[in-house]
This record gives sequence, C-alpha cells and structure tokens, in this order.
Amino acid sequence: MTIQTIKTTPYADQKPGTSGLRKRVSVYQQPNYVENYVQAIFDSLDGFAGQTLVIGGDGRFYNDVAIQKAIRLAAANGFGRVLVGQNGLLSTPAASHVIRHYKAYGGLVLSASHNPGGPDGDFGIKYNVGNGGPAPEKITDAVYARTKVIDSYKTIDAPDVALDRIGTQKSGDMVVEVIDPVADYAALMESLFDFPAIRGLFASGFTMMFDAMHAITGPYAHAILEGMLGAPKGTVRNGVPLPDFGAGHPDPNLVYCKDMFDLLMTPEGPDFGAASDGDGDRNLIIGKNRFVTPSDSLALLAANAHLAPAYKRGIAGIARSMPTSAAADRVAEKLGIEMHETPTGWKFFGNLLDAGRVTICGEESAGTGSNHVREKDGLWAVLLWLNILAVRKQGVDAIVREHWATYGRNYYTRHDYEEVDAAIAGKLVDDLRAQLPSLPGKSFGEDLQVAYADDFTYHDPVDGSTSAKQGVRIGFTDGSRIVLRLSGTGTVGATLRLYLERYEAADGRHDLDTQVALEPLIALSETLAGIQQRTGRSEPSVIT
Ligand code: VG1
Ligand code: CO
Repeated sequence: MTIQTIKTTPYADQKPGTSGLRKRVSVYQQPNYVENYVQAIFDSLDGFAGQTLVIGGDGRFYNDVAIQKAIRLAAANGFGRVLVGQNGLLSTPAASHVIRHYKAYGGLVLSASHNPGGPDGDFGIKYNVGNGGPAPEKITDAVYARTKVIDSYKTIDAPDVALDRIGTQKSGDMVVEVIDPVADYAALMESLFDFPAIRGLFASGFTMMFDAMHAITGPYAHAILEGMLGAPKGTVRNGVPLPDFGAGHPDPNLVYCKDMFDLLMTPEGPDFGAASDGDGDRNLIIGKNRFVTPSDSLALLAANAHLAPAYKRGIAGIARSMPTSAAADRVAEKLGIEMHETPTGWKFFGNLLDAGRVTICGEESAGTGSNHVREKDGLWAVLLWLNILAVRKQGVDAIVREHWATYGRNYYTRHDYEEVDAAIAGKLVDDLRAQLPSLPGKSFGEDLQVAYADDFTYHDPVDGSTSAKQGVRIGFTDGSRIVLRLSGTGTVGATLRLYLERYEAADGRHDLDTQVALEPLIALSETLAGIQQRTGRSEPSVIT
C-alpha cells in the first residue's frame, strides 16, 4: 500500500454544529472538502493505529462518494479495519450500536438528519467516539481548529470498495467488512422489549402506520415491525430509502407528516402512527385522536419504562435538553431519581449515560433514547411505546390523559423562524441577552412574574467541563418558560427557535388548544425579543 500525501488548503467554514458538519451538497462537492474534514478528524485523535472504524450513512445523495473517500483516508491513516453497512447504510442509532458491539475505536456517521437531501439538499459528516456517541466538544473544537490550518491529507490509490457485497474485502492493507445494516440492531431491539407481547398486540387486530419517509428506517422497520413482530404488510410506508427522500423533507413532525396525522384523527385511521427522520434517530408518535408531544413522550416513556424487560428494575435517572419541557422532571421527582438538564444536542448525554446516572434521555425535537446506545433512537421509542400499549392494553389517548391527571400537563410549543438573516438573528439574541439582568422580579400581565432570566450554562457533573451560551431562558414563578436559541444544524442563514411552556396542574384544564394556552407567552416573547418585528416575518416557518 502506497500512502499518498496530497497538498490541500483549508476551508474556513468547517465548524461542526449541534450534530456534526452540515452543509449544502454543493459545498461538500468542492475539491478536497470531504478529505480536509475527515483528515482533520483523524488528526484530532490518537491511538487508532490498527483499530476499527465504523462508517455508515442515511443513504442520501453523496453518501456513496464520501464513503469511498473516507475509506481510502482511513486506510492511509492506519486504521486496521473499517466496518461499513451494506450500500453504505446505517441508521444513526444502528451506527452507535455497531461501534459499541464491535468495540470499534469510533465511527463516521454520514447524514444531515432531517434536512432535505438530493443534489440541492444537504449533506453531513459526524464523528462518534468509542462509546458510540457523538464526539464531545473537546474533540469537535479540536477538529475545527485543525480544519483552519490543514495543509495536506493522506490517502491511497485503491479502487472503490463494492459496498453492495456483504463480506470481507481490502482497501490497501486495511480490511473492509461490509455488514448487514439491520441484523445487529434488530437483535438489540429484541433483547430490550417484550416482542411476544407486541406480536400479540398485532395479532389481536391492532393497526399501525409507520412512515419511514423514504429515509433510513425503511429496512429496519420492514424487518422488525412487519418481519419479527408480524404487523401486516403495508404497515410501513415509504420504506425504500432514496437519495433525495422522494423529494420530501424527512422531518417527522406535524408539518411533514400532516396526512398521517389527519388520518389518525379519523375513525377509519389506524390505532397508532409513527415516523422517523432521515437518519433514524427521531420519532413521531400519534395515537388515535392524540398527538403526543416529544416532551410528553419522554415523560411517559420514563414513567412506563419498567413495563419493558430491559428497564424492569427501574431507571437510574432522566436527562433532557434545556429547551425540552419539564414534564419529565415531575416523573423523576415522583420516582425519586436523578434529573439532569443539558444543552441541546445528544453529545451532552454521553457522560451521564456512561456514568450510569441516567437511563433515559430526550429532546423536544422528537428525540428519545436510552443507555442501549449513545444516540437518540427513533425505532426504539416506537417499540417502547408498542411495548407499553401491549402491556397496559389501553390506547395512547387514555394513557396520555392518565399521565396528565397524575402529573399535570406541560403545554408546550416550538416556533421556528428559518433562513433568517444571520446578522439580524445574532443581534436579536444579543439584545435579548442584554435585557436579562433587568428581568427577574418584573411582572407582565396578571400572572407572569419573572423568577429567573439567564443564558444557560451547563456544568457537566461527570467530567467537570463547562458549556456556556446554550440558550436564553426566562422562567416565571408559575413554572412557565420562554427559551430562545439559534439552531446549530441549519445550513442557510440562521434559524431562530422559540420554545414556550406553561404548566397546568393535575386537576387543571388539560383540553385547551396548545397555541391558545400559550398565547400570553407568545405575545410576551414578541414584546421582549421582537422576532416578527425585526425579521419582518408575520408567522413562524414551522410550529411544532
Ligand atoms: C436540532 C435539535 C436538537 C437535535 C439536533 C440534531 O438542533 O433542536 O435537539 O439534537 O437538531 O438532531 P438545532 O441546533 O438545529 O436546534 V438530528 O435528528 O439532526 O441528528
Ligand atoms: Co436525525
């Protein structure tokens, strides 16, 4: 194997965001763009000579090209073995599992998640460490620093690996194993959940629709739901991964899954609807006549996890990202277990999971997961829901209502303003930040009195690291909150995310329309931050 050292010049924009480096495909197609970034990752790591690297992606446009480049760079940099999913496919949670299961050094996850794909869409590369989770900030900061000065990368002159052929091949001196992307993951799911009970549920006539959105979960859902669990053929729709997701937007929310939502609100619709995103780590849960918000879903799954075999002895603790509603906090309080609030992004859960301090984690952005992997896991959440439905023999709506009657309801919504001018968005957040010291103690309207106002700083209790400026939060004495932060996954301009929450006690009103219930907070956030006034938008791009 002859290692080639190729001269390159740095790109200034290779700063990893909330979840890896996400850019337009056209940006990734620039000369050496992938090579620079992958080499910068390898340059920021050590001790991987002869070790295993996992590579997989969500099948989006440019996956195949980037994977072949990454394999050649891995060989030239001294990895001993690469494990890659057949046809380059691995869902994000499956990649996490494969890293852990085969004790790999780390992995490259090629995805831009819920962002659109295709030649005009987005692409992304994320590095995951040996615990299977996204690299912590210490590493992503080092990678970014390296990209700014990189002047060469190492590769080899070798033909493409046949990614469609399961089995062992070689790239230079390095072994390449093409593996079944589904098998290990499916076995893991079977070890966690009561598959016989779920099979019984389907056998009893329970109906479900799973929308794979032409993204990565299609093969997994076909194998697990229709194969192992006996759900009727046709339960999974849009189950073939396509490079452009069938021109769709693989974000499982009420905007992009509206037709499924509408169906679930009719008597003819199925009993249960679910969907996952581009890379398979997000989930959407809809029962008959009941959409379950991701924040509520986290709380419900935590409260009922003991009904699944893997969690029957209870859970150690719960973690949620800061903007996620406090519904889960009430469950943790009742169970007498640890509760942690972390910045947005799954990388912040890794230490807590590794230390055994939490078992279940979640984000308001439709991400839930547990200590079985170190990523959020869309199908895992769907299977845990099915396990709970099978054991409790109640519908989703009844379970949600009982939950609210026990813990109270956290009305919750997120308003996204996408592709806003970055300078305007940055100034808006800065100006709000400047107001924060003056807010505590102030009253707005009859019942909104500010209890605290700050820019969230996270102190990791496990490794002692600090992450500052993680989002502005304004908390009120009645438990209501306004949170504002800038997205770290968008690829054009800036995206402002406004998160609003209000608590209604267990004996309170649980049937209000969410946007109506939150109206005073929505109005107040416009008074304080002036998003619509300053961006010229009359409404959010997406309301979830
Ligand atoms: C968004 C979500 C965040 C999630 C991240 C990656 O980040 O808000 O909760 O962890 O996407 O999810 P941001 O910075 O745009 O708000 V995924 O499914 O893209 O891997
Ligand atoms: Co995702």
